[in-house]
Amino acid sequence: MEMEKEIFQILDNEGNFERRLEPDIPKQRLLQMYRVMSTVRMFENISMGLQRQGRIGFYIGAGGQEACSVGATATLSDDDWIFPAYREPGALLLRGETVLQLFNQLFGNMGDYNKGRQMPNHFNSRARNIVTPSSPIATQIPHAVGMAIASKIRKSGLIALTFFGDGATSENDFHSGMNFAGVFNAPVVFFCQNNGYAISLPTSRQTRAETLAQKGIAYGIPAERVDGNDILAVYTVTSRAVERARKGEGPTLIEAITYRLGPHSSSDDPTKYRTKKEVEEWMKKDPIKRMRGYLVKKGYWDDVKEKEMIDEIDREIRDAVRKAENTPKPPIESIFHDVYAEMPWHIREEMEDAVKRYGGKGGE
Ligand SMILES: Cc1ncc(C[n+]2csc(CCOP(=O)(O)OP(=O)(O)O)c2C)c(N)n1
Repeated sequence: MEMEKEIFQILDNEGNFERRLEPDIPKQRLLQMYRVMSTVRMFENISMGLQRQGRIGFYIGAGGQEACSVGATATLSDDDWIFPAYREPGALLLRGETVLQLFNQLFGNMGDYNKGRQMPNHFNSRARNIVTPSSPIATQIPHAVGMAIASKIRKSGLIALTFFGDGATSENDFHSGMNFAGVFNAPVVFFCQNNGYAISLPTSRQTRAETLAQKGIAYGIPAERVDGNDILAVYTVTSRAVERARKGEGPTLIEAITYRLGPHSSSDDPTKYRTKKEVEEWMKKDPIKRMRGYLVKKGYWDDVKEKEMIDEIDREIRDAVRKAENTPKPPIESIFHDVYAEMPWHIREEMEDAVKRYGGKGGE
């Protein structure tokens, strides 16, 4: 199997595009995608501030990588399964999840689908077939493969797509997932966001392979490289993979070349391992700026619409923060729930003791 090293691209840094490559995405859908990307960026700016003020415990950003989650999710049907990592709030928002729900998750309050039991940024939505991420890197990959095989057995017509980073490609779960998917011809899309680093470890120290896409060869899985900051290119390449899966032609590996503009998480200082110049170079390739350039050239967008949208999103975010912060935390006894159908006596005793010590029913 020959492996192209070329990186597929449609938009340049200013949003100019080659007409013959332009995917057919309706105007309203494009505007929705742009709004979600902008929301993710603004959500991040506010959330990092909340963490710095001690109002939430931790935050993991998606800034700079918005075109990957939004562009890839846009190619799926709303029922297809998504197995995300932690940089894909865009996938949830594109499927209609509210900003409030994302903040409920960050605050770990009673409105949170996870009942406050997950780390921040481990967003999920059962109703939207978006599965909660597990913190150990790459564990979502075999989960996605399993679901894809289940879909095939059930003939549901649904496929699975999983997001993960370059660091995840060194994990056993990546290799066993890829192998299994190949052998069982699973309808799954492996979407690797190669943002150049696994926390501080550069991709050059992650693997000796020239590209991550070529890891597909060993498993007999077709792979493509795409400019992950170019939403039209991400959409085009992922559409091809989705079509293959849907037609019964099996898995595809996508390596999207991208960059996180912020720190790995609120606990990271990226100045220790990358230069200001490098960040500035990537800011020129900002996926939101490129998409805005495209929309302006199409005659779909202008400064007035931009200002209106930014004001609306800003209000939505501030309102959601207020509500989420004022929603009580789950009561202490909730940590004892959802484990046993019938709680054993010794666990009940522990629960009663905890309630006595810390106060039950919505206590902090
Ligand atoms: C199995 C495992 N090892 C280590 C960690 C700690 N850790 C959390 S995120 C991360 C880096 C992951 O890098 P990558 O897969 O490239 O994703 P990115 O954060 O760049 O999106 C590491 C090492 C972990 N969560 N799980």
